[in-house]
Amino acid sequence: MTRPAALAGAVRQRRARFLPVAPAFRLMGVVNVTPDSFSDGGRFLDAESAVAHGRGLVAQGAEILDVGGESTRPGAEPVGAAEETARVEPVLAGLAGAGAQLSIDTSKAAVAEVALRQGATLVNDVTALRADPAMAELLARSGAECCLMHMLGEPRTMQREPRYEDVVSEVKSFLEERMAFAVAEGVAEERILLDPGIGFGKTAAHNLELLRRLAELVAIGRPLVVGTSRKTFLGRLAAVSAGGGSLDEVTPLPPDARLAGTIATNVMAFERGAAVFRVHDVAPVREALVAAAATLGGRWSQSPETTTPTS
Ligand code: PMM
Repeated sequence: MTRPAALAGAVRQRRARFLPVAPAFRLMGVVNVTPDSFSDGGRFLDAESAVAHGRGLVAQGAEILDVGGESTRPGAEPVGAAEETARVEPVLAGLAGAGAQLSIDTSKAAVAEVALRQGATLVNDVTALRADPAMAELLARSGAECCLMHMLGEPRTMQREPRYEDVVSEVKSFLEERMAFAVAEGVAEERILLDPGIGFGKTAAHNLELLRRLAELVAIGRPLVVGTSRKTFLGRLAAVSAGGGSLDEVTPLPPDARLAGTIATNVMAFERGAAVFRVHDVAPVREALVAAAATLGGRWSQSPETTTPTS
């Protein structure tokens, strides 16, 4: 169908008023410098390949890079501060100026302190300031942001029959308590992010319940970080969908078979109000979140005139 030229001009003008607003999510790309992380352990152990990997994630759309030198996978053995620092320091140095905020995934103040000197401005502490008494003071003094995550138990033993009365309210109370602790220690509330700790002392059913009721955690009022990427419960779901049996007993499919579940859970977490998405596969998750943000409406502004159908 042809349109009169004057009408086509008016339509073009209206279209020019359709202003896409930056979607309200941030992608945190994972840069593990460890021999034993569950999905990418050993792949980026030398600093050069870790830096190249981090730069690649920025090119895919990561706004934050989370650099870690100690694996927190179930059963992992702890690493000393000197070894952890030696792993992450050259990687952080190589990523300074790469175009993303640098986050250090550590629960040790000595490691965090070196990382902050190398340009990190976010400390991602999976113990929520419980492992090292010096961490809260370092955060207060430096003014760095911090992510406080829920974990039941500790990595070595956390997946041995985790139990909750109500996983969501217990995680919520924990996060509120840790936030109050951090604030009492001098950390500014506006610098705190919270994370339910998907897979940290939780069964597949616990993880799914947390994701389903994520809005209850968003209601605390601080930006929520969510890390479902390639986690075992997604391997279980993938195995079940391939005909493998019950969720708790099935052998999980390997990490490279967990991308669809990673995307689905990140989109659902976004829809429920999460703000930061910690992922290994930045490009496909970003693409999915852009589509989700566009679909959700209200995250894209449109002037009233553009409501006229134009095509
Ligand atoms: N998961 C892992 C490590 N660090 N930090 C936060 N804040 N949230 C997470 O879910 C999280 C984390 C484990 O995954 P990895 O071994 O792939 O890094």
